[in-house]
Amino acid sequence: MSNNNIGKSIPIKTILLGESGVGKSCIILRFIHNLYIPNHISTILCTCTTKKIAFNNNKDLISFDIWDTAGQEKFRSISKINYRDAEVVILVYDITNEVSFNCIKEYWYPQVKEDCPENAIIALVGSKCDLVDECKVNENEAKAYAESINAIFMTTSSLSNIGIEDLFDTIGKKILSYDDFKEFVQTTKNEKLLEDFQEKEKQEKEEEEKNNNIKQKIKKNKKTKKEDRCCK
Ligand SMILES: Nc1nc2c(ncn2[C@@H]2O[C@H](COP(=O)(O)OP(=O)(O)OP(=O)(O)O)[C@@H](O)[C@H]2O)c(=O)[nH]1
Ligand SMILES: [Mg+2]
Repeated sequence: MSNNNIGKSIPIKTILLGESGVGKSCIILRFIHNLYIPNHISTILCTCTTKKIAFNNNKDLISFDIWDTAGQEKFRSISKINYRDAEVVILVYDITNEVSFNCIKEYWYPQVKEDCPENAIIALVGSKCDLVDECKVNENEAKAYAESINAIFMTTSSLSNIGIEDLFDTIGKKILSYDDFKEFVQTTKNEKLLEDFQEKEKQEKEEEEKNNNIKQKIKKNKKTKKEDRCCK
């Protein structure tokens, strides 16, 4: 994975959900700016930041449009508006806080099922994995739960910079691995994404035609040179 800014990118709306204090903003800060600020202020408004990541030897460029949300209960209705058209949902719990994991099962995931596009990619993240001695959520149980909801599973630490690049790398690869990427895009009803995809497809076709024309010209040239030689 590299983050060279090349070519046209595929915009992917990515949203982080989970209880207040689980570390959503810290994950975003680490991913976007490679920073960690321990006394982070609790999020009030949903904000969006973007990072472009290149895949497949720079052939594919994904623009992760990352939405931070407020975990506090009083702001939940505002967050809800934002995850209706998300292509990727990252559900975050804190490994030292059992309640935050139960809330994923009882509140956040059911909400996502109800409101997010059917095909949205889901990731379950156990944050603060540097605090392994204070762990209250059994990792195998969390893994099994992730499997049961067909989600990517990852443990991360924003403090120690563990698992965060890996998380977005895994998500990007899953997006690009879809055989029917077009169908994924259509189901999420993201027209902009579909337009970009069609544009990319058009460019690839044009490129192929150009290459074929060049090949034919070279062939023709070789043939005439051969004929020239024959005449002499
Ligand atoms: N040890 C440890 N602490 C962390 C880590 N990430 C976050 N924290 C701590 O958890 C606090 C809350 O993190 P935030 O990222 O603000 O939590 P949030 O999920 O965005 O919370 P809301 O904005 O209220 O929804 C931080 O101020 C840090 O003190 C981590 O990886 N390791
Ligand atoms: Mg926050």
